[in-house]
Amino acid sequence: MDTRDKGFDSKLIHAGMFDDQFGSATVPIYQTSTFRFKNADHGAACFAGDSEGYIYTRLNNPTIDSLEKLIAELENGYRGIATSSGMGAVNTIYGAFLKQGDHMISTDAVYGPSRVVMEKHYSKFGVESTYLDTTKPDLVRKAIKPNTRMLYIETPANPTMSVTNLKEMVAIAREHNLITVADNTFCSPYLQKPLDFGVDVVFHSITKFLNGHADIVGGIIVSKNKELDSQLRPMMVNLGCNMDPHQAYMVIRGLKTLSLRMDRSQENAMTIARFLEEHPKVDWVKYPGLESHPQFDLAKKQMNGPGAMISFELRGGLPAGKTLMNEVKLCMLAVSLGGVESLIQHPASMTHSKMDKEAREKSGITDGLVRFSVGIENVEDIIDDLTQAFDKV
Ligand code: LCS
Repeated sequence: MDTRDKGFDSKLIHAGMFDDQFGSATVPIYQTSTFRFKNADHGAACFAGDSEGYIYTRLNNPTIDSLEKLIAELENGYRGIATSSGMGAVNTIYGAFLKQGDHMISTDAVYGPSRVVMEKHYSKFGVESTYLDTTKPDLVRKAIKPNTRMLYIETPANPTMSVTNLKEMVAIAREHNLITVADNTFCSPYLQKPLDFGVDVVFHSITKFLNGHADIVGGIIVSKNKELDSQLRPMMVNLGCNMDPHQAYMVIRGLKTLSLRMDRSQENAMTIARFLEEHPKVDWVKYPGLESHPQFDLAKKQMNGPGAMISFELRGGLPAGKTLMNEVKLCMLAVSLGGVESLIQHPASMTHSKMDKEAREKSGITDGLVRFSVGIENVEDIIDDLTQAFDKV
């Protein structure tokens, strides 16, 4: 069924679906590593790209294809490339577009390992990188060098919640012929579609809002055209960071309720952000839905909603934050985000602990910052839980 002219929610249910021989209502799991050729000529034609047949699951697989088509439609892109994890997507992108002597500019407060892998590993292969506050276009302009090849943006950023202006970044990148990449994990295509702002390549940790149920790890890349896709896919295949068919099925299943889940968690997040902002033990709150957020107006224009991620710092810094995290009961003390369950964690000692301390502090990831991923529980229960934990601080 052609779903291209259908609404977002209809796409979530029907896009990427194909007719199998039994008329299945859901996408079947093709749990096979390899596919039988009809004969030797057919096998050769598949390898030559002259036949649409499947070859081997690291290269392609009907269940994974289905997910890739579905997310490409949600992002208004050419085609998806599913990966074994969000970091698989990050490495596929770095590996496909950067070579020895190239330079990359990135948002400073990105997910810790996205930066650590560049600074600790790609630097060994002669790739240079500059991390800066991409909410300030002048800083980006000044950092561009003759060998700059990529502008990598995470918005909202993990965990500072800073919001970068995608349109502005694309305009700068076009002046200098740079590839633009956006990590859209915190929003999902329900809340933000970077390709619509002219970004070249968008990707996700699928582990988060897209899957939404804290039961698989995965990633997906969507490029705006065939040319970019054809540079990325061989890198994914040769890195061997393909998704597994069962994993793809789980994501397709989780995606069906993306809008419903995001609406509810976002509604809860708004209530909780206001509760935190008014709480006497809270020093500051960063949530794109609060007027106090530095990019509140931009977030309103660029995103279809402020999302379900909140950062805040308690008066009393880290010791106070630790007590809060140790005392919550309904909210889980765990990393990851974007699931139906509320999760609380401490970036400086957990998700961003492998980052250089000075760089971490310069990026706004203070020792007292607590990150909260708001789930879809009853909001009164989340607030009751936080209240009893705050009482012990
Ligand atoms: N990009 C962002 C924005 C992320 O938050 C993560 C994971 C990744 C990429 C990497 O994805 P993964 O390989 O884990 O699927 N973020 C995590 C976090 O904040 N806590 O635990 C994982």
